[in-house]
Amino acid sequence: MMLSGCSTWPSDFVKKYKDSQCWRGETFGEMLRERANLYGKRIAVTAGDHEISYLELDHRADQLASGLQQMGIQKGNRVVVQLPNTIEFFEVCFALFRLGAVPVLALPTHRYSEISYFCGFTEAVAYIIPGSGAGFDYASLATKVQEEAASLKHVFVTGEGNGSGFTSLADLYDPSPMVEVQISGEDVALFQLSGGSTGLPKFIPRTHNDYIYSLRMSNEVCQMNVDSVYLAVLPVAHNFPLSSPGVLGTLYAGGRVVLSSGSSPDEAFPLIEKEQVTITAMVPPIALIWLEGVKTRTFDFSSLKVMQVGGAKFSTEMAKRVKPAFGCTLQQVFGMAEGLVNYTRLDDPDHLIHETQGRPMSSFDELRIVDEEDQEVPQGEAGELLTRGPYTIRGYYKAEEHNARSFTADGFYRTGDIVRLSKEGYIIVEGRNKDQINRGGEKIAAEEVENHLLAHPDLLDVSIVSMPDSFLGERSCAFMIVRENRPAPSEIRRFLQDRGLAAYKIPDRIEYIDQFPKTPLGKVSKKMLRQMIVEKMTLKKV
Ligand code: OOB
Repeated sequence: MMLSGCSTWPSDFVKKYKDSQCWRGETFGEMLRERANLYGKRIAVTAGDHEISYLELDHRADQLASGLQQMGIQKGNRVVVQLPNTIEFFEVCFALFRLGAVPVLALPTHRYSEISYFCGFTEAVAYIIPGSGAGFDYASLATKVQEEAASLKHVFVTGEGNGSGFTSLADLYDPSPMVEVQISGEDVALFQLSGGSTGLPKFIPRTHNDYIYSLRMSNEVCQMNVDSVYLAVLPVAHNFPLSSPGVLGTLYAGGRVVLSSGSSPDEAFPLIEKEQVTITAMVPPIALIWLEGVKTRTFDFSSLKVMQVGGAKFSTEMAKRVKPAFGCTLQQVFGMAEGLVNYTRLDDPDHLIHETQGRPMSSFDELRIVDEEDQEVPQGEAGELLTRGPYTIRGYYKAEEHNARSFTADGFYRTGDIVRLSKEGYIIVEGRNKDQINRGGEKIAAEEVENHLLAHPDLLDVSIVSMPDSFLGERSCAFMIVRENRPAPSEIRRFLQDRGLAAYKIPDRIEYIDQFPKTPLGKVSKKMLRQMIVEKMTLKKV
């Protein structure tokens, strides 16, 4: 039974994906049990001095599931999980998978504005946060959120004796068995969050069937096996490090996950050498830092076979530098939390690895590249990418109106990405037609931030656009029309911070303007605003 509010695939597609063995009815709970039987005492996850074997992870997930069940957490309940790269993240997720409760995977950088919305909209019954030492006071955030979210019955905190007044997750582990819950492959396993382009983030329901299929295909493309050692430098809640093939793909393959709390060369390079890492994944700005960092540091990178770069466009110039610097294969990854993932293949010729963002991982992925009238463009020309397939959602959670715009009548997801196909059929990302800023892989929905700014009494109107940046690819620039007083940029930033907006969404630059340039139809021309800021930046350089 599908969770209410989630669209599912039409029955002919369900049949097709089942008949072709894409969907095998596997669930995450069973997957871990099977891996524990197969790999027993082999280490599943390493985090600093801590490590956990497959067997222990299986037991710990069972014990936590039992404890959470006694707290009333049931199948179908949503639970907002905001944990950094720690072993608890895995115990929590697998416990929830076994209960059929749905983790809503928040990022560690999300703040009050995002978390209160996640809890409220999904009617979450619990919110799980890290204890002290996480570099941010999540307990205070949770207190504020709990005051307002009527559905939220529990806040659980990792770490023993957490001192926050909330229940310690550590106290919940209970060796008495849980009451078995029937979970099917068609059930929703988790909610990913969309990068968004409208006012509020959307929730992406991923089923056991479709997510596990994406792991299997990713593992095949990335040649994952029991000897794979995956280094997680990105926050594991994000779809890329979680599933492409990421930490879950690694566990599916029986390999070992190594968690890093940060992505800097000083943290990551020693780990690669010490843990004999074979594969890791990052966004382009981290790749740039690594390419610089490797010049002045000597580490043994010989174990590293694959460096995945994705989440935002990686330039050809940078792509060419990866192999000479690290002696490993670069893999470009163009994916989305909604589903579709494209990879360059490990044995592809250099020009495809350097110049393209790969091709779909599954032969069941259907792609259409269309013009503004939804007509397919001639081969090689740029257009918007639409896609449908066995691991691409058919709709966001409880978002009927938005779904009507984001999906075609025949179920293709409108990615908002402008792409073209190379003659080999590989995708080259050219840009986007969604109102979003891609800040080094972190996605900002312009409208979401604009709405916050419109609450400022001195602002009459605002419009947020991207501006080019050599390090992050893009940064955000807010154009503002003020009423009488002109608030200083520092005040604007403080205003957004006080509203609890995640720091990466706070505009990098603020420009005051008397009126917005308009399109012939009278809409604000973001294209012209982007040109204006580029011109201003170029003038300054001269
Ligand atoms: C990944 O997922 P999201 O949901 O954070 O963002 C998806 C969007 C895409 O629609 C595209 O606009 C952009 O991020 N993007 C890229 C890209 N990879 C993602 N744009 C250009 N080049 C690339 N290589 O970002 C994501 C999910 C799974 C695997 C990898 C990335």
